[in-house]
Amino acid sequence: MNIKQVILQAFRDHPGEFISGEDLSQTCGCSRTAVWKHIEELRKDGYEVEAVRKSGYRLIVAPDRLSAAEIMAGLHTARIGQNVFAHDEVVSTQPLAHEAAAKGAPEGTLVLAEQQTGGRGRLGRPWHSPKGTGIWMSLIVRPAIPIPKTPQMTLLTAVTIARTIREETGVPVKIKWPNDIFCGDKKVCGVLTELNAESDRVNYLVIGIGLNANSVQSDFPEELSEIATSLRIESGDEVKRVDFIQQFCRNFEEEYDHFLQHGFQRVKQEWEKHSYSIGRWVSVQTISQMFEGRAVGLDDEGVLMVEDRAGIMHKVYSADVNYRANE
Ligand code: BTX
Repeated sequence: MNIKQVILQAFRDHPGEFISGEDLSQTCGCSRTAVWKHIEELRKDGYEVEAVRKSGYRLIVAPDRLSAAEIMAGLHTARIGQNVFAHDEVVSTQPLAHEAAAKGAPEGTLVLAEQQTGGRGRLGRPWHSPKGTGIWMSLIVRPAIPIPKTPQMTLLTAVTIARTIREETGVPVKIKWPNDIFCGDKKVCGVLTELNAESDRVNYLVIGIGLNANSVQSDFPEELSEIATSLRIESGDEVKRVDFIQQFCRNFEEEYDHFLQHGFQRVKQEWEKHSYSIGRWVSVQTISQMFEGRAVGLDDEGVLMVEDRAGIMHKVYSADVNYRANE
């Protein structure tokens, strides 16, 4: 951690309290003048810090800005979120994460932005990512798993986001196969997993997460107004995005470590428990065929099982799934 991060960590550990310049200089291992300079830098970054002679410094307001320092202060993980690239405006965080991964960025690296001008979903679809309203981020992981198992990482991510939403906001959400999180019948979050592999070895995955956190209705363009929602619209409360990201990192690391050691079973159970898809009538369009049936669950590998009218069970690995009125 750099000095700014250590100071932010100290403020987080003592909310609303004064911390003396002497204590801060000892914690940071630098002079009191250096502490003062870093406090000035924090002020330039939008932090309101009160300074009182003999009492020290106290944090009054932190800006709602996604900075590396904020995210890393107080983040108790071993890998996930321990390296953060935070941008103001980018075309998309996905190519930046690919570039960083190709240059050797460690597992757990997060690339995030306040705004994306060309955010993307699956199959080249656009992802609307206006300034300051959401969490637009890409996570680099390097799991030692066979390539056919990599779609399980999308399901693991969806399970982790759904859990974090419940913990941080209490909003009830469901997971729609394979990559969406829904509140009621509206999308609040999408996951885009991109793989870089060589012969039969995974080099890395870039997991893109687009979460509408604090969007209000007027932030959505007309074509999304009926199909998209945000956590703030659903709960009425503003989401503290830094807290959310930190909790996501902790949850992800815990679930991911369990997955690497013990396999997919726990993710499968939690996915099925919070599934939007199971029991629904769906039409499935794969590269080679189109059919309708009822989604009945996941198999042990995370493949969606769909039973058609004739009672034939289909395994859906990769497809566009549309939801029909239940028969
Ligand atoms: P998807 O292909 O499942 O969903 C894309 C579709 O979702 C769009 O065609 C549109 O109908 C709808 N949509 C677009 N924007 C929004 C929005 N903000 N809220 C709700 N619905 C929307 C889902 O793809 C995967 C999205 C991943 C986005 C992240 S953000 C960080 C990273 N960078 C990047 O460019 N993509 C990922």
